[in-house]
Amino acid sequence: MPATKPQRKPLPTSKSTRTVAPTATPAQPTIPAWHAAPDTTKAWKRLMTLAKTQRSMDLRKAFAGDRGRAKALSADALGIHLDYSKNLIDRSTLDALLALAEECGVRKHTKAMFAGEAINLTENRAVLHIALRAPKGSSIKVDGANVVPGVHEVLTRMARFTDAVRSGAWRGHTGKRIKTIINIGIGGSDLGPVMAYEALKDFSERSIECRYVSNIDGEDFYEKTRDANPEETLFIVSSKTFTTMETMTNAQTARAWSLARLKDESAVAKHFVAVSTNATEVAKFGIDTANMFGFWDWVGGRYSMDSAIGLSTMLAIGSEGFAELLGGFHDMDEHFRTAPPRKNLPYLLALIGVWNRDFLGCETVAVLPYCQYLHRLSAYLQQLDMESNGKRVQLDGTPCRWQTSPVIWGEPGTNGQHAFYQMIHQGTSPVPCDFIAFAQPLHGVGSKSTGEHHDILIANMLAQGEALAFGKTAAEVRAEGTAAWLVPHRTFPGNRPTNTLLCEKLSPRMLGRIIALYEHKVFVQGSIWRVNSFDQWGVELGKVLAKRIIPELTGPRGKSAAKHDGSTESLIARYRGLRGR
Ligand code: G6Q
Repeated sequence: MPATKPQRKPLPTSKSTRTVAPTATPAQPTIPAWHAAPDTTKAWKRLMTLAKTQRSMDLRKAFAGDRGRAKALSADALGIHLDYSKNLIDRSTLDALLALAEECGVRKHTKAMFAGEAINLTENRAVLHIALRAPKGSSIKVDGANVVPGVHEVLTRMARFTDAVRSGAWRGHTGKRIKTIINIGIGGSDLGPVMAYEALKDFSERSIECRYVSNIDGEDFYEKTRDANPEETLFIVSSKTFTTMETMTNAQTARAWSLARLKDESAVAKHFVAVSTNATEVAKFGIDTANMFGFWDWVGGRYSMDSAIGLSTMLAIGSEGFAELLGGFHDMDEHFRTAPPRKNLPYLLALIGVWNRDFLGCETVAVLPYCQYLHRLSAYLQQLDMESNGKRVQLDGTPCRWQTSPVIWGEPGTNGQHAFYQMIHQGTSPVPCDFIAFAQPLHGVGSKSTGEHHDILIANMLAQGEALAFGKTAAEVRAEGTAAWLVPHRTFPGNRPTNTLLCEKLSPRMLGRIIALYEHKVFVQGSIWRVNSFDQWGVELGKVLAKRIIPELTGPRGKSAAKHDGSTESLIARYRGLRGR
């Protein structure tokens, strides 16, 4: 792997992106002049003009009139083939979109991120998930200090711990081997690990089962522990802050559940480890900080699955498998950093997304993996995309005059075909889709009579892309002898945009490449939309209000000091009544 050599040259005009020690309230930053608002660029105006005609583009004609279209509007890198030719674009749209990225300063912003500048302006933090997968020996500095050795030190400790658990050298309090690992975490401390565990099941050690408890709803804890043996269960309490209400409540419940059987406080050391940036709180909980795996404030929760937050992933696939996963992330980092935008997969995916969102008015994007192992990918990408770019103000606090994050959703194919694809084909709102599949299956399921399941799966994905793009005209439906009144019902409008990502084979390395591809896609879009993709203030208000309401649900009647609106008051009263309080 080539060593990462980030650009260290300071940004020309930016005070804002200088790395300084975090303060409670960072000084108001000055946004670099190169970070232009998208609608002030020449390219934006050009794209507005193009959209007038291209939103009613006929993909049948586009393909018929340009035999090289599929080749021209596709790109290959790292075993991933991206075909974006079934979008309502032509080569001139692509040129204008590339110009937009340039005028919005995406390249300079990328350099700033890789250089460890504090591009998370509202929290005055560097954004360095790329350092989590930087090879040993490379140098990425925050406040003048190289962070890469620290990353590898934690990885080495994780690997030692993983080897001990997998080999049986690490045993529970009563001497039994660990058979169940339960990760307690939520949001960024859950979605990535769950997704990766499911995605890489075929590479996992099957004698150890990983489970994930995230929800404060006791059903989650109850179901994940009801058949587990505390003597054979290891909890990983994963929380960057170690103060998250759901995680800390579930962790306390887990502690009580373990000790109810093990009956000895010292058992906690054998059955609980922590992943956190907060050693003080970890120690207060009673976990020996020798069994704590750290990370850093320059890793955002939703960008942390390749940090120690991925401990359950490493336990499942082993330290070598995890190194492969990190290698895949790094491969894509290098591709993103060095490939020309026209051939750069994250750029292309991002630009198509901006086109569909801002110029064609599409409000959602469906991520449709034709791979059952990726059945949690959409949920993972939902957070990555919507928590990062679901913002309504620009970096300088002024309102965005354009649309930002679409709604991300999806389920694996072919299941979705029998559920919601109806709306994608014939509904009133166009839904751009990302189809994702692997050419090589991980199994040989199938028989002479059924055919190989994998071929049937892939045929379905290709058929959906074809049907969405080219539809079925009324004339074609009529020609089949359909009754006239039924023709509109059986007509498919077509011209519905899709991307197809056809990858070689699912593996830890390929998963790392795919996830980093989407991380950088989100980055490029956030840069163009001029939002801070790395904060999440929008989740705060609900948390604060919930803390106020808890005593009102549980405390003595009529003692509530808090005043709410009529609706909330009456719902509180009804809940109390139904609970007999
Ligand atoms: C992700 C968010 C959020 C976070 C969770 C859990 O980017 O910050 O989803 O990961 O709220 O936070 P802790 O890891 O601190 O418990």
